[in-house]
Amino acid sequence: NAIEAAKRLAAHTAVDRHVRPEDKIIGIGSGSTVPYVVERIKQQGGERNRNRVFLPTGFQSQQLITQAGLRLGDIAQYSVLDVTIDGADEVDSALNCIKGGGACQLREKVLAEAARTFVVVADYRKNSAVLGTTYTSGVPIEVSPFAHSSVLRALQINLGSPKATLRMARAKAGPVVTDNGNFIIDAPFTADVLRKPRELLVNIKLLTGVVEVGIFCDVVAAAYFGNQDGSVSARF
Ligand code: DER
Repeated sequence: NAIEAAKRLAAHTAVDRHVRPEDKIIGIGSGSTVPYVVERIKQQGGERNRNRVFLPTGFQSQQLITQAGLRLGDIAQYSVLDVTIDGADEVDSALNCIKGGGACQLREKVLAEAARTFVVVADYRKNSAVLGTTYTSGVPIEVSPFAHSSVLRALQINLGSPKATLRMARAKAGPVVTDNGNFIIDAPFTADVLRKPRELLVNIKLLTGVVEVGIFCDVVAAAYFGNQDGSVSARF
């Protein structure tokens, strides 16, 4: 369908432009767009991939790498990556992102910051001028389970997110538990607040018990959006 075709287009374009033959240490993000990134890397040819390592951003990403027959690497061994490619829930005109729809934003942000080049791939639904326009579930915030009630209260009362909620699992009883053993709070904010994502990121990060915030600022080098008409929009 149109959305899957747009995801594939963005992913293939990004791999063709940003995964060079000499790139050996590659970060693979999470979500439903990155499988097309792995698909394209495999199409680039087995020979090149034999001496590459692929670092995952969580269990789903790890499965993607191992099921594709690619070699897993650990960031403890490869502290700097050549390139990391990941999806996003929304990207604004200044390349700030909301990420964490898949509850993977902690490891995603670690691999994004550790890469020489961090590239985002997405379908047209994620291409916004201001965050919060299309992704309305709120900013995903990874929190320590022990502190989740305190963080929820601080968000609702002090940070202007009265509708902040603990993310409950669907295929498991109770809250979503991340790959790091933490909970996720989704905190909606007004457009005015989301127009200043860096300020919001800092204010949330300072709350005791917050592990990582699904707002990415000043880290995306390039974003590729597959469009409904089969074209690709790129932002740098
Ligand atoms: O959790 C994340 O940030 C993921 O990258 C994700 O939300 C992007 O998801 P999608 O590629 O399935 O839209």
